[in-house]
Amino acid sequence: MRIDIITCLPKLLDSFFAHSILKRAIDKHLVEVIVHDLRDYSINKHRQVDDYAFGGGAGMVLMVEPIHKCITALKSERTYDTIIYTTPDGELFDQKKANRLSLMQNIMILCGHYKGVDERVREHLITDEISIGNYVLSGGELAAAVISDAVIRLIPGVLSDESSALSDSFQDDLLAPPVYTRPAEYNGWKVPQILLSGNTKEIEQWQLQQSIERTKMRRPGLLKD
Ligand code: 6GU
Repeated sequence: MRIDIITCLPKLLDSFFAHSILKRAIDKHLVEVIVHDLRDYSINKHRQVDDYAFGGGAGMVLMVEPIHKCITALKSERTYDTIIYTTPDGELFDQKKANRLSLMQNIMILCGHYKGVDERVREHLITDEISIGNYVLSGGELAAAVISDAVIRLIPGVLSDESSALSDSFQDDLLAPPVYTRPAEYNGWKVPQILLSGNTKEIEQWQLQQSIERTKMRRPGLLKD
């Protein structure tokens, strides 16, 4: 998989991909993440990429030309399965969307910014618009990072135990059960006895039961039947 991210704040994203599971996935060549500085496609020597909104209103708007030039340059190299714009008025991101994106070869993400982008970008260049939740961030970079993280960890080989992505919260519309590690008792706080029993079948039943109860209590909206 290859993910191309277009942003005015490339440094913000570079550090995100330089650590932990995402760094390992990149080092193992399971995914390539290329961050592009929109200012490299500016139309003038001031590296300007935004301008005042026609009709007034607070905040600068990203101009259509630098974005068009950047996207056109990227599209001349490969075919994209999706060109995503991160925006609070996009479709809500969820595990199903992450699963779908994890099957793609080439993903492009344009990060939203302050007051938005010239609407012609959305009309003519973008194929999908994604929000990561019902709150407003100061830019789309964090959203691009969230989407990339959720997608990359689903690529086979990225997690050391491949089955662990499948047992995540949300993967089957159930929250994950509680987990414990040594010691079996700390400060008088005990690990549930069943987990120490060695009875795999009963442990799995207990975990499923816990998942269902947790989902009922905390996120009843996830339970369909
Ligand atoms: Cl994708 N962008 C911004 N700026 N705010 C958000 C968001 C995206 N998703 C939720 N809030």
